[in-house]
Amino acid sequence: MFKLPDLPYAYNALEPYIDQETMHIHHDGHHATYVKNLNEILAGHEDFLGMGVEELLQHLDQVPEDIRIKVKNNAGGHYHHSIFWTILAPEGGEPSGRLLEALNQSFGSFDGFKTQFNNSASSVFGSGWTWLVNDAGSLKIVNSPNQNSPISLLQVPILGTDLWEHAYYLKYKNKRAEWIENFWKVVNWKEIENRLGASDFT
Ligand code: MN3
Repeated sequence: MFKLPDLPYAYNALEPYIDQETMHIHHDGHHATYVKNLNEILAGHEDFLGMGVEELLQHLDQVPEDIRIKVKNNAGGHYHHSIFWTILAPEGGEPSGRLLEALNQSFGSFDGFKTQFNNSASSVFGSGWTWLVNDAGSLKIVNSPNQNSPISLLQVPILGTDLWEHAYYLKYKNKRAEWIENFWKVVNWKEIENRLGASDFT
């Protein structure tokens, strides 16, 4: 069975950039529903229920065709939000060490990285995510529509921002660019560095 993880901080911890009400609806509503749906869809499929969500998303081709799209959507939703909560923090800090070096190498500078990421995020039409991924040893910025996951393409998500309206609409309304800009104020750079290391980036 898949389980909803607790937030690693209080619901109001990311104020004023992400408001408490949005965090409640997003975590207790949207994320919880992905987990509930995923468990219901996979009821009786013990082999898939026993996999980690990342492993499941890497083996969607083995999931019976009649439930495959629902599994992809709900497993993706569960996986992405589980990452999203951990890469946010009230005191985000700045990238340093190996992470900063890697961003400089791949994107010219940290500012260059942010600009490219923001441009990519601005180009998402409809619901989706923008990610920094480790793609077989290269850092890349990719967009994924809906809850399609980069991990299904063996691209390991290092950092990502939620561009579904539920992630920002209460506070930012139609001003998605403001949400994208304010997202940076609450990025947990220590955790991004940990994720980069865990992705076997060399
Ligand atoms: Mn979301």
